Amino acid sequence: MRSTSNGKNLLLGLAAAALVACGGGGGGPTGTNNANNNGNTGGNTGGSTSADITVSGLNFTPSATTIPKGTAVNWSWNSCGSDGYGGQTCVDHSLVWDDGSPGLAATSSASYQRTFAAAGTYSYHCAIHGTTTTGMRGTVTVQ
Ligand SMILES: [Cu+2]
Repeated sequence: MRSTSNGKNLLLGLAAAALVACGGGGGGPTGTNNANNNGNTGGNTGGSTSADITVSGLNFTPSATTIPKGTAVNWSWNSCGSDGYGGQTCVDHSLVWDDGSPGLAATSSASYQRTFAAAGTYSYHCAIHGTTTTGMRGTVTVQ
């Protein structure tokens, strides 16, 4: 009776040791992968590096834009619409910087981009429908 009982205990001990060994081996690589995934997720969360403004109607939309330094701002002309008789009518707009920087001559279909490296407030207007203080105009605030 004693010898049989000792034999069972020995087998149970070996089986338990084998289970511990398998569990430890599987857990290592899984833990490493999770750490790498968490690092990638953190790296992708950054600020926007561009902003879009539509030139349509008699407005720059949005008329006021605030961006961090180094951001590229894109203006897209969308100033053609129905003339009410099945045709199309287009309105020309220009982009003139109040500080004299090069802008864009009057057109009804264009895109224009400017990247702002220095902080400040940059004002602009359409020379046809606005002035530096009235009408069709906008500002870009760079922080
Ligand atoms: Cu205009």
